[in-house]
Amino acid sequence: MTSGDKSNLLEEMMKLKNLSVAACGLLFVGGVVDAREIQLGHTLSADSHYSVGSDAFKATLEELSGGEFTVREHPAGSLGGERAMIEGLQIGTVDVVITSTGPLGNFVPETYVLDLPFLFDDYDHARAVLDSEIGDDLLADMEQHDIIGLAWSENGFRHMTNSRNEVHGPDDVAGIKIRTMENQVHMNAFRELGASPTPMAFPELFTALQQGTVDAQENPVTVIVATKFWEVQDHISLTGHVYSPAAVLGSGPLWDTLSEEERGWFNEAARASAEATRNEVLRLETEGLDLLRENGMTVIEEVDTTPFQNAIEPVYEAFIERHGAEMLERIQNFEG
Ligand code: EAX
Repeated sequence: MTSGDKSNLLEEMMKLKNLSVAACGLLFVGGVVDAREIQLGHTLSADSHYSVGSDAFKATLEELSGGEFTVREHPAGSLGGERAMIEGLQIGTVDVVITSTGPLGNFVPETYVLDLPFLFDDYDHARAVLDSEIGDDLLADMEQHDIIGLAWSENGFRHMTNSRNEVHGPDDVAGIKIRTMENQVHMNAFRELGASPTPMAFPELFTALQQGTVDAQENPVTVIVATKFWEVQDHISLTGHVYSPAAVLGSGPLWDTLSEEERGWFNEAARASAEATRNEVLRLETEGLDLLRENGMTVIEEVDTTPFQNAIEPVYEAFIERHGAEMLERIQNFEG
């Protein structure tokens, strides 16, 4: 092939590429505009509370933008675990992620405060704090790390499940091999309880429980239902040991390409997503327990959390030593 042939070939290829880009364009009155497809990832199944949030994000963004943006959902960890997807946001290979705070503190240390056990009393308390200036400040802290904090959504209060024995108090978790999120605060807490924490990305968890690599895991009812953990776990204790927020996050590199108006659409879509997800969490919090029982799990509803709270006290001290007390005190002094 001569160099002339090569440049002709290149030209032909460019034409083809332009054609296919144009073919993706949407026809509007007044001209042709390329619709931009937003790639949205999360780790849970396509019928989970995160999917409900994804649907609301998609509907809102597509409507507000008049079709300028479309949204494609990638559920069930098909783009990787939460840590990998957050990295994707930073380099622009993923546009929007709905994630727990599990690995987030590794990128934005300010958010570790939210992972402290027994910090929030109930759903109303957690939501009020996250919807206040405190939550806004934490979202704003993310931008310097190329992550855009769009809204605080929800995963739910986390409970322990296992296949070894019923858990009523800290003694029952002594020596148990429990999968934790990739999060130093969570790992410390389970160490203080005498368990043996193994950090792991969520997409690996089901198989790890199935194969007995770990005996236990902890997640909200929402996640346990969405993942059918009853297939690999016998007991659940409603320890509610930590509130697990979810965050709707955008990509820094994507943000740089958006106008103020477009950014507003993303913010509104994320808020709609959070609201839809929070409603679904509350629904599943009660209905989900019946589903767990129907599928053979023992549900230990009455758990005295005081011994757990006493045992994890040093986690707060370690946190303050490492991250300071300012944000923690703001949350503890919050009056909604
Ligand atoms: O965000 O990793 C976890 O246990 C999370 O709760 C799950 O991925 C949903």
